[in-house]
Amino acid sequence: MPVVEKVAAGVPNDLEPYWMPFTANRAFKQSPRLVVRAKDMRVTTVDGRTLIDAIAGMWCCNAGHNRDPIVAAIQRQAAELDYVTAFQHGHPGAFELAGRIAALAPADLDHVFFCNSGSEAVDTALKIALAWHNVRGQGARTRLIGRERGYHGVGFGGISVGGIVPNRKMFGTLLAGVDHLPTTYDREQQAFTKGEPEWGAHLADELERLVGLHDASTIAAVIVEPMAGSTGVLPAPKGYLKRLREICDRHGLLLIFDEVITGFGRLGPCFAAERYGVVPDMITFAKGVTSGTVPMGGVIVRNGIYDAFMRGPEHVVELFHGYTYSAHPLACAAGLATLDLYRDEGLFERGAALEGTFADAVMSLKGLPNVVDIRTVGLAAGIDLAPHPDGPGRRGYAAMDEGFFRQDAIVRVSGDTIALSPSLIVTEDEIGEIVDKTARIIRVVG
Ligand code: PXG
Repeated sequence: MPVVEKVAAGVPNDLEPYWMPFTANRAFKQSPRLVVRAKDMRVTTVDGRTLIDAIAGMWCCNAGHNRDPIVAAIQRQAAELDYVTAFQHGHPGAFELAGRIAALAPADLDHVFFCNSGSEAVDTALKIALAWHNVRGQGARTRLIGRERGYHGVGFGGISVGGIVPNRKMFGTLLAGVDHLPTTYDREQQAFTKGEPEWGAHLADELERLVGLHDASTIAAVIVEPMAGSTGVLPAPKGYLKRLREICDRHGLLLIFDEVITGFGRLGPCFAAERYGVVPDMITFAKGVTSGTVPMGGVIVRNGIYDAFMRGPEHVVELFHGYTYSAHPLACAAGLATLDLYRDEGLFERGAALEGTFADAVMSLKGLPNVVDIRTVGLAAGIDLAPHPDGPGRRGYAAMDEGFFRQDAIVRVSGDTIALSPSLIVTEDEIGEIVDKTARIIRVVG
């Protein structure tokens, strides 16, 4: 049993049964970071301290925590209809939400397939890509192309196209026939860039090379994050995504934008596709669709893809895929209330208007001890710290602990990179507070 006497009452007296995800379980259970309440930009710890949430939950509470209209909508829905099977049956909220999301998506991305997480969204999109080639008689197109330093969740499809070594190396041979584009990040070329780096569009041409190697007739789809979030906020270089689109068009490859992080205003417009003026064939989303309140994910697909499946006898299922909780009533109610809030409070516009202030504030951390790069885009920032001589990740871990226990701030750390991604309701004062606290953290762990 872990020693928990040192923290206040309210801490569960046995922390062992819960195997925590992506967590250093033993370190956590020695010194738990436990939160019991949240409101707007703040969370309250089990021992009654109030912390600023500098990461919107985990890139998800884009409208802030525990917003009254979303809470009320979930409560109303729970009292009205808890569940109806999603297979061969439905409820009105699912159709309404699909329409609202499609209206926010660019061009003819008009159909929405619902699931419960970003990982499921990615695996769904990859399966739709394979199936789409099949239904139009190009079933030899089975290869999938991802990118180094890409994160696409933790399903077998997602880790196969993903490019994070520890997420892959323990898990066998993964999906066959997957290849990867190079990462677009090169510190020597891009250090301390605000927004999209000037350097790097040419890296999209690596897709031509992969097409040359495998032949277009074997490739189904390319999946990238418009801004790689998990691996430290790596925005696409200027012109890169357009070039990917052109190469995909030339060779008949589907282009999937994984917008699990960038969706719902993180980079300004609802979807990053709009910021970059590029129309992908599918967009995956999750997180911000319900402002983190109820799990939900989904895939938005272009008309031509959906239409290709809508043939054959009408009583036959067109796509053999779906989840018990696809379009769960609680998630749909939360999603509708969240989209109302984004609209009524102009939160995407608000986030976009703060981009410059946020970038300047975070860039002011340049020059602090061990800060080797800072990247900002939209309301997202990555701050790379030089690894501690005792090993990579130590300085990052210390930064997270320092934030939680002493500086009253929740920051995300991945390796030795601090990520900041506040809710779109953040004020200029709160941006100042987040950056001041981050500066203190960096000084302490430097
Ligand atoms: N795609 C992308 C681009 C993501 O960022 C997923 C898929 C998977 O989503 P689910 O809902 O299955 O977790 C994600 C998730 C981090 C961090 O530290 C990022 C995510 C999740 C947790 C932590 O940046 N992104």
